[in-house]
Amino acid sequence: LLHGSRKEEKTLAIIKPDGVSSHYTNKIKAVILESGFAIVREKILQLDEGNATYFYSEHSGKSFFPRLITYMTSGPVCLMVLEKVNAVSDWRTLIGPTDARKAKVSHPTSIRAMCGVDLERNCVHGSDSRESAAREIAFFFGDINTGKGDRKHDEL
Ligand code: RTP
Ligand code: MG
Repeated sequence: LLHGSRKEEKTLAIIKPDGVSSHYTNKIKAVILESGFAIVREKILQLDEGNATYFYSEHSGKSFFPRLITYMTSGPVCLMVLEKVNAVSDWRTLIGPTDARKAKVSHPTSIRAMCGVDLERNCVHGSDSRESAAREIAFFFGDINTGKGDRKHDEL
């Protein structure tokens, strides 16, 4: 049965530098798999200023942008393409609100509540729409069906 709302989707997950350095990678991957996502691509790399700036360009000019770029380039990140029915919205629900400190109160079982620190250091990223997911996956993994175009990033 192929109905619009039951279609397999892909989304981009990132375990941010604080999540990797605090040794949350395996815990977060376990939660991902227990929640019914498949991890179809994965790599660890360190973002440079150029690709972090491009990736978060929707926030350029905001007061927190320079801090965000410093944070996101501060150490290795774990990039994953997740696949599941309704993956984009289900992954956003699983990670919880942006502010990890508030998440600990309002969504205590969310990943940001369990592994994040505050409004900035919230340990994980999730694509915010199907369009963002397609763009972000192509940026980091190229065309994941053909394997072409993935030359912008040096894997660790
Ligand atoms: P993300 O894009 O990383 O999945 O996070 P999000 O959608 O929940 O939040 P967004 O508004 O897109 O913000 C991107 C990241 O910027 C940092 N941030 N700092 N006022 C602040 O200091 C502030 N606000 C946001 C967080 O790391 C946030 O995830
Ligand atoms: Mg966002």
